[in-house]
Amino acid sequence: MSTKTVFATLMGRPNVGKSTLLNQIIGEKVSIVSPKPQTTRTRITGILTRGEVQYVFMDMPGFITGRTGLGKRMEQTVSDTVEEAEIAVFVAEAKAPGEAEKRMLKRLAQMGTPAILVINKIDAIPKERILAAISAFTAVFEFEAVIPLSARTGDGVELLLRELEERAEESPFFFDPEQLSDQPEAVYACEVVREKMLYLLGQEVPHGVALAVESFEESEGLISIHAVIYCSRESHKGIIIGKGGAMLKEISRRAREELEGHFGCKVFLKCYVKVKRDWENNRGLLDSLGFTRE
Ligand SMILES: Nc1nc2c(ncn2[C@@H]2O[C@H](COP(=O)(O)OP(=O)(O)OP(=O)(O)O)[C@@H](O)[C@H]2O)c(=O)[nH]1
Ligand SMILES: [Mg+2]
Repeated sequence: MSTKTVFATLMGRPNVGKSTLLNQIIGEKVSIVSPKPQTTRTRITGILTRGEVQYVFMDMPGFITGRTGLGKRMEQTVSDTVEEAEIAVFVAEAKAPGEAEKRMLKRLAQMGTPAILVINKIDAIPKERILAAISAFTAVFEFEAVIPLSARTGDGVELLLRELEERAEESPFFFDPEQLSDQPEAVYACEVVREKMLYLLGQEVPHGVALAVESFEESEGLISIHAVIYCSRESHKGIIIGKGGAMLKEISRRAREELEGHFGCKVFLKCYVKVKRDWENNRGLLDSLGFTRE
């Protein structure tokens, strides 16, 4: 059997639904999702192998302008990923393109990178707005194809896969057909904890945390995880822990329940909160947490 592969990079503003789309395509959660912008911080690869075709998707942070060390590294991740993209899946909402989007499209045009436009969230938007957005976007860039879809319901996702399959090239598979993501399990576990924080806490606190795995051990029928939540202020630590430890308990409970479903076994999860002043600018810590160097 001759095999084919296609590499596609999901790009777009924060919060447009890139990670939701990736999860919908893969059929399992590989990238965390939240209603708050700047949820994804690193590049995450999701893999779908169907018959003789392997689709490799790169999810990445939304276009941002970084001010802290962390923000700059996220911006660098976006920049590197855009440079390396073979095919861009440019995800947008049904609005006219903003400045950051226009800038990225300009770069894609300069590099000659082919792009498919995805107008997401069609489950929640009237048709006229979708059509208006399509004409506004196609006026600034020559897209190979335009696909309105709903990452949430899956409506239209098959059309995107069909477009990508047409662009797949004959080659051996790059990943084991069983593999869904490139993220180590321990890193994924931390991401799920961070996701629960994005849901349970206001914007400022979860955006100021980083997670590190202290230990991840598997024994018969049980995964035992010890994770450290770094935050930059004493006041944030108090909020994360909550009255009598109630908030941290709720974060851990939600994360544990989800991880038990994900791993298909019992999970023991213990999270500690540590204050590390100005960690967003601490180069050593950013390196050890796996953020791209500037
Ligand atoms: N109604 C609707 N909401 C959606 C859809 N896709 C994503 N969302 C919501 O949009 C929000 C952002 O989704 P994410 O997938 O985290 O967005 P993102 O583009 O990865 O965001 P960053 O990682 O911050 O760049 C979440 O609340 C999703 O539930 C969709 O098709 N329809
Ligand atoms: Mg994301």
